[in-house]
Amino acid sequence: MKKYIILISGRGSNMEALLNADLPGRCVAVISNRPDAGGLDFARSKGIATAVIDHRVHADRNAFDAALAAEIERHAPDLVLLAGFMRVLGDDFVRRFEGRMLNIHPSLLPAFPGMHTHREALAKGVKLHGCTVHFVTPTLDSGPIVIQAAVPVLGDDTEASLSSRVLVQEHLIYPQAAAWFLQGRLHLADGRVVSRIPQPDSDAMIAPPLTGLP
Ligand code: NHR
Ligand code: GAR
Repeated sequence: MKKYIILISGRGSNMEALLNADLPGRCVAVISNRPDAGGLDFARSKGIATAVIDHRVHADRNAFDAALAAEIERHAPDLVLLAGFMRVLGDDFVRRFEGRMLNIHPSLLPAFPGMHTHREALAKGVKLHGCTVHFVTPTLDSGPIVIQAAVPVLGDDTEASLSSRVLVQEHLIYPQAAAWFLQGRLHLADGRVVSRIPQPDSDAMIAPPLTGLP
């Protein structure tokens, strides 16, 4: 059975969705860069090995990356899943795991890379927002896209209401993407994801329209 690792920084709701999804693989560790990440307790309650690699005790980004890579490689995972992981990873780290590392990002990439995506979506007045699972490459939030889900932006949305609507979709598409990877159905060709997925139309999911659009 394939082995995967989840990297978190906080609450860990995406990690929970992954662990609850009965993926065709075994989670061998959950690693956080913050000792107080809420998600660590849930992982422990499931009997999963946890580790903290605290970025604050390392001299610089390269030292942190090296310690994190060493902890990951101890478990020899087939797949590394960033789930609300909040530290930008350096080129050397990414190259070590390239092609077997996925991230869930809370926007419809390539719109709104980086932090504060919901705030920026509201500021721009976009009418559709959403989330993206992509392969991690050295350039932030720019790797090949596996799956996206869209939600409407409503006239009275706040960052909180919009992020919780997006989060529902994150919890659906991330386990789906991880399952496809673990089943060997995702392949990279010319910087794009070629999927062998028995699905006729596309790999996009559209949330059902909500009433009350402005
Ligand atoms: N690293 C690389 N090389 N490529 C990607 O695509 C990455 C990555 C590391 C994390 C997740 C990402 C997201 O989904 C991710 C993708 C953190 C930041 C950030 O600016 C930006 C994007 C993402 C994660 N972090 C600050 C930093 O200085 C710290 C913020 C904090 O600690 O709260 O690293 O959006
Ligand atoms: C999620 O919305 C995730 O997409 C986002 O942070 C949240 C983490 O929630 N990730 C980023 O913003 C990465 N910069 P979770 O800890 O409950 O999964």
